[in-house]
Amino acid sequence: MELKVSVTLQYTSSVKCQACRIQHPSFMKIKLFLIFLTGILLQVPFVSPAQHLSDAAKKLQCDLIVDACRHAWQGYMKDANGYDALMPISKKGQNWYSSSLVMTPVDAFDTFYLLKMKKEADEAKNLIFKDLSFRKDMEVQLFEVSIRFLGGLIASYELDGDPRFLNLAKDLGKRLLPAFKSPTGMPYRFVNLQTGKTRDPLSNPAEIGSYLLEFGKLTQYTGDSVYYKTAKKASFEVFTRRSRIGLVGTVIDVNTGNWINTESQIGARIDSYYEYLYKAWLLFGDKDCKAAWVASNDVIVKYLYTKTTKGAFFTRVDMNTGIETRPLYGALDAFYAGILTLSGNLALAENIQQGNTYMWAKFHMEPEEFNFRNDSVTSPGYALRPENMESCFYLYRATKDEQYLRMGKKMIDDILSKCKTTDGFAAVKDVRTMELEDSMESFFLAETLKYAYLIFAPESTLDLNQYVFTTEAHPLKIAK
Ligand code: DMJ
Repeated sequence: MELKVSVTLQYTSSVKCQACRIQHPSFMKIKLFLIFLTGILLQVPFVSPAQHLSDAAKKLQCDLIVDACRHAWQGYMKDANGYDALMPISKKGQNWYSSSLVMTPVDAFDTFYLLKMKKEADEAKNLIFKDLSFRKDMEVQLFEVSIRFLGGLIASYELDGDPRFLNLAKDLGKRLLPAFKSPTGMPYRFVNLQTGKTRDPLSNPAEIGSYLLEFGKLTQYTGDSVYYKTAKKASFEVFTRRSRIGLVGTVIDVNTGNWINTESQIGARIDSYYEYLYKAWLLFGDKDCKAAWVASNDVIVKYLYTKTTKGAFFTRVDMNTGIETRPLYGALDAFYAGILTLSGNLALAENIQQGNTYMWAKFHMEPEEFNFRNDSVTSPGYALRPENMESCFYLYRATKDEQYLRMGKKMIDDILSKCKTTDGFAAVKDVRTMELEDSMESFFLAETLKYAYLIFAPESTLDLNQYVFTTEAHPLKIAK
């Protein structure tokens, strides 16, 4: 039924735009029948009608997203004011650690700034300077605190100019450095902000190699080279431990440098390690990082890239043999189409985005992970993640192809209609039943809504020649 509706709508626009070239009505009928048949045979998800989105429609979409940001923020302010995050169903606040680091305001400030939400930006700023302090005898997860707080605070400083953002970032940076004091220079996963005590040597490429951008900025603003050097050493300790065929695994012991889990993939626990190699080149012109990205991407494409009739996906293989372990793909993997676009691999990116779209349209929301060969869901939640939207944004910027506007619209419309609660937006426990979960991660405001807005907003809202987004979507300014 739904397929029929989509095809009918596609008919309307095909006739409109091709009328001058193809006049013969029976030819059109045959063509439409073939489109319909291909759709059924390949189960291609027709995301939405191929209609032109006018400037007025784009503006309307932006307004809807601003309203959604406001709704999420009002829920946080009402039920979770001063906490790290909102629990949107039980209408309470929750903290990640023993006391709050006011995570949501820090992660969200630059979104409010870019979306010109002055009142919300002021409220977030007041909360941050009233409540945020890193002078705490408290253990934090290095990776999460770096991408959400260092990235958030530095981007806020660069956009807004208030030096207090930068002072907080500098203070945090100093407190995170002890995490890297391991025999290999690869960081432990947890560090105490006051004592520098570390914990958990079993880490992964993402949690080891995602510091180049934020720590590079600390070096720029403190004049102390230790930050960038430390981050770069960590990333390259992973890179030099790649296998004979050039792949990295999922878990590594930072004390011994031995791989503990040799499954290679591009999603959870590896994703931003690759992302930062390329972005360190974009932000700082680091040629070593660019070379490491090129070498890594070549083998990812060689061993993991898998074309199917549904679109392309990245599979999972053993890092030593290149043999497939599990044909799993998921919400986090979806970011790779974006980094491929940025790095000029447009054809591959477009194929991957077809896979991303298939994954979303299949359930009208993507599962955390699914088996792309038999379409079975292996992890059913949707945590309000941004990666699919992020790739859509980069592809629309690069191609101006309206199919990406339609994909973005489909995704954000699904989220806004299905995840909205009275006091915010909730993650989904199972995309097959659409049961909601009591969580609104700060990256919903930091990333998902920001990328959604930027798909439809004028390019001048954020110029990609001047800024590089961190893995948490905090825009950092490219130094001249
Ligand atoms: C975010 O915290 C970052 O994008 C990270 O790199 C991956 N996970 C979440 C979003 O899904």
